[in-house]
Amino acid sequence: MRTRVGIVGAGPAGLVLSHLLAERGIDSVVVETRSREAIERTIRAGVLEQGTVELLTAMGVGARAVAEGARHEGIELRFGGRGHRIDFTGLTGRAVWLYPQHEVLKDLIAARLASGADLRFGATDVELRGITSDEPVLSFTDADGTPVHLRCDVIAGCDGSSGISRRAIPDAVRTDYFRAYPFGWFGILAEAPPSAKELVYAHSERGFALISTRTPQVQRMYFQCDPHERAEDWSDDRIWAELNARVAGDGFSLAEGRIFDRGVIPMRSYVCEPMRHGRLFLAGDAAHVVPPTGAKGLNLAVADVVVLARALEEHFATGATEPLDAYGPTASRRVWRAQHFSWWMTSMLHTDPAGTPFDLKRQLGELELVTSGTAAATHLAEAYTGWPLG
Ligand code: RFL
Ligand code: PHB
Repeated sequence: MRTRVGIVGAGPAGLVLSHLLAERGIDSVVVETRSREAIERTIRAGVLEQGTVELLTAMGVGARAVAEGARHEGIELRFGGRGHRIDFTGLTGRAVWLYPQHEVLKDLIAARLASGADLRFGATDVELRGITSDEPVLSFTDADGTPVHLRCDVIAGCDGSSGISRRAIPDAVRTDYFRAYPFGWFGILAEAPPSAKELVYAHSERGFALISTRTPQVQRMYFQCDPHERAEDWSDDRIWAELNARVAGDGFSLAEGRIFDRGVIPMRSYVCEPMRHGRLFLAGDAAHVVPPTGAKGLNLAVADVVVLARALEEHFATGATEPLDAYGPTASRRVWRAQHFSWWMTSMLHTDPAGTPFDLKRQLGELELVTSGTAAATHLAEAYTGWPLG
């Protein structure tokens, strides 16, 4: 079998790339280890930058995000027992959309299949071969057990943070920039009405909490915890008490309900450089991971493949290799800005278990700075709603 672009992974990066290439008349095959059902059920991101929604709309797959998602024009930063609004639209003219990642994936998969795309779910034994040759091969065993050797012009490694693509770049040429945080997020989904009109990012001496939403009936909330915490050790009552304690003040309390999903996620920052080796191009979480505090991961994956699709279009049209060389350096500028933003939001809002009273006071000073003038607030609003996609 042959295709121009072999895409490893059917997450946001792989599926958006496959769409953008098809729009440019470039064929691709997407190879994914999980089943379509598993992908469409996995709960992850919730916040889409305005540019991501505009891109999905331009691709013809944004209608449900716009109709069923919710446009949010700001967030609340809570600290010292009070809420302080950051007015995104007032400061930047822009907004974000609350629309779950798995719904984005449903929309992308349905549209790709409707236009006859080749998506291979449930693949096993996925391997990359000859990535520094002119014709790399993506080998796998199809869901029905057939071994496939897919010869490609290039391979896009869009297989997330625990995929195989990144490891295909030899240690001698790869640099891993990594930072682990001494806390994780305890996340829940609850059957409850929203507690607030906008997302609440709360700083407290007990640690960070985030009050997010999914639908008018289902809410998503997180609180900072020990990274080794076991979700099953927590009763519903204890979870609600902890969340409420972290957002308390000026009469604010949470609308509670049945908790039907819970889990602990680690917090880390990671970048792999270079993002390209030979004819292998990394995009999305395969190349970088951010802590979720800035809501950047999915959006950054989309921004990468916008750059990659343009580079591949130019390369295939002219044969020039410069666009391929420029992919990593171009994508990396946004990656490091997003790394900085995600680290900044994380360090401003979480309590460091090894921190001192000085650290706590310094965080309050920083939050005061962000919420009492327009300069720092505008920086936050621009980064959160997303820098232009170029
Ligand atoms: P994905 O989504 O991990 O997709 C990779 C796909 O590759 C498959 N795969 C393989 N396929 C073939 N062969 C192999 N050997 C393979 N190995 C793996 C996997 O099965 C998978 O389907 O990566 P991608 O496309 O780069 O997208 C990244 C985003 O999913 C991620 O950054 C976001 O979910 C991060 N994130 C958030 N991002 C936002 O922009 N806004 C948010 O509000 C937000 N909230 C979050 C988040 C991530 C969270 N978790 C669970 C880590 C909230 C949470 C709780
Ligand atoms: C979510 O709703 O899952 C969510 C929202 C904002 C974040 C991270 C996750 O910063």
